[in-house]
Amino acid sequence: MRPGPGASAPVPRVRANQVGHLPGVPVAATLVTDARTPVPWRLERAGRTLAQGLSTPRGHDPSAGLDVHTLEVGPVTEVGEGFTLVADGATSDPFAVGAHLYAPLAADALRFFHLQRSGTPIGPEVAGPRYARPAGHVVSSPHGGDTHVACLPAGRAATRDGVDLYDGWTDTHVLDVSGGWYDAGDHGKYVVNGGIAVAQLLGTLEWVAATVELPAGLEDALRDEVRWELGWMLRMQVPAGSRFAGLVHHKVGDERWTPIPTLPHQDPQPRWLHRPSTAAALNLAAVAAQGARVLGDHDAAFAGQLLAAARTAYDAALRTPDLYAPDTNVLENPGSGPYDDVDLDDERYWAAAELYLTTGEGRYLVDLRANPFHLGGDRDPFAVLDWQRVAALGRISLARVPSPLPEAPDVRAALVAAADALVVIQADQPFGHPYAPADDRYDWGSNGLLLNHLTVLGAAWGVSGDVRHRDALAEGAGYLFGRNALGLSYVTGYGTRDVHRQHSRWYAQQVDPTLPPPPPGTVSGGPNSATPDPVSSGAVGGRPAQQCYVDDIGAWGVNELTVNWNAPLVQVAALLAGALTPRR
Ligand code: 9MR
Repeated sequence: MRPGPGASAPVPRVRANQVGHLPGVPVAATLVTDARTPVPWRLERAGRTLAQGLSTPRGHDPSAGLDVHTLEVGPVTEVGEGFTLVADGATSDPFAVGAHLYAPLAADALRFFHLQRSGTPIGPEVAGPRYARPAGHVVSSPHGGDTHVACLPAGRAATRDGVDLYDGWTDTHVLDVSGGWYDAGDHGKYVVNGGIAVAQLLGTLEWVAATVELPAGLEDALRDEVRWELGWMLRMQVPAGSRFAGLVHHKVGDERWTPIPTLPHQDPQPRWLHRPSTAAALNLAAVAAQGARVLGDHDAAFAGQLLAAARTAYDAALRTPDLYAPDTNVLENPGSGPYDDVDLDDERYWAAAELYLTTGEGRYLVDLRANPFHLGGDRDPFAVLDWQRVAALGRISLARVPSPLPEAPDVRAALVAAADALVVIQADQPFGHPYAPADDRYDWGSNGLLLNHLTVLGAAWGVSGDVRHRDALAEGAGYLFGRNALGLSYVTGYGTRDVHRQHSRWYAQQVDPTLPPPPPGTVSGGPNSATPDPVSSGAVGGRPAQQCYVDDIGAWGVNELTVNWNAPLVQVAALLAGALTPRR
């Protein structure tokens, strides 16, 4: 990947969105300075001053570990490239103003998924010759491919200190679990993380498309991509006649971690189906029900298959409500990620919501209303949205998909209230991002968590029509494109100083110059206060949250790429691409 033109220059003290702004949507930036009183700022382009004003001192920002002011520039109407903000003797990286700046990102962020495909060759037509690679995990692969994968033998590779994490489980069936997407920088395929990602791509076809006009070509590409993953998820379902029939295998993955680089077709590790989980079943129930609804007009037969699988998975999850995926990270070398979860009320809410919206059946409505995440319950679906906490996905669908649900107006009001709460959080953040975890400790995948908050703002904007929600989304996205403590754009190929060494076994250019970097439109997980890997802990451990990041391929705890972080990037980019052509 080309480093941006200014990438090697020192990070300017004016931190701005390096990609740019939409005409008429307010512009803001952040100045790092010790000044105690307001300082003048100017918006410049080609030697002309287009606007000027005084900064707002914001004091010390503990999440950034910096003393900062904000620059509230307001809406800019002139369009073009080469805008800069000047303040306190510093000049920001240049940025553009234009209505269509984010349409290419929507396409790139979605193409990331195609490049993550397993079981199919990636031809040069997908993203150019650099990104072409042979099919991974097919019959010719070192370990025979994902077309016939057996259940993990009892006691093998899941035992620690004499304790089998799967309680002696194994089974005799062998499944074709080919296809789907590789999750991240590894070769594992995990149902719950594929689930949230495919839900957000389906949501792009559904509620994002009802909010703004989607860029040309995006809908067809989205349908193609969700079919690819949904087909794989169907193959992960436990067949009739086996123990736990109707539940879904939690993951298929390698027995041991492989080194970097290891291209998918070179993976020498044995692969196994891991024990089914109730969480995986509820994920399949939710996304297969949603997929049946969204794809029904285009492919009735596939939709029928999806809905049948969704019902079967839901019923199996009712029969076996507590088969939890364990934390396999307690093993010395687990070979795949855990995606462990012991709290499934949110998955149950999501699955009931999607099945109700698709079928209209009372039995799902009864379950929905009895769930603690529903209106009047004691749990907040918007508290966190990530692979482990998915109630917001159900809540957004209930708010945005037309249905006869009597309490739909209250559900919509609750979505708007959640967005309003994010606007309040954002106002308190000098870098303009609506993400403020307790004690200023950023979580694993903080960029993904921020992106998910931005999707809530986007979903609410479609209900409220209130430009405050649109503007909050646009401002919050600026953090990802460079308005942050490090002055980095966390999206490869976008912005002056973009990150491009994310942890991946095949986009491993940092260690092998013949390999490509991650493709344009790949978001990094971003700052993680825990710095769990040796590279990030050695380089930035213990620093303020926003500084707990390093663009190094070894820094898997702060700099990985994943399907569940790129999916909300697709939604956010699509919302920004269409922000000036709303549907209401
Ligand atoms: O994104 C996941 C994060 O929320 C967890 O805290 C972490 C540890 O369990 O795992 C992350 O997911 C990784 C997965 O286990 C394996 N593939 C790469 C994922 C991103 O780092």
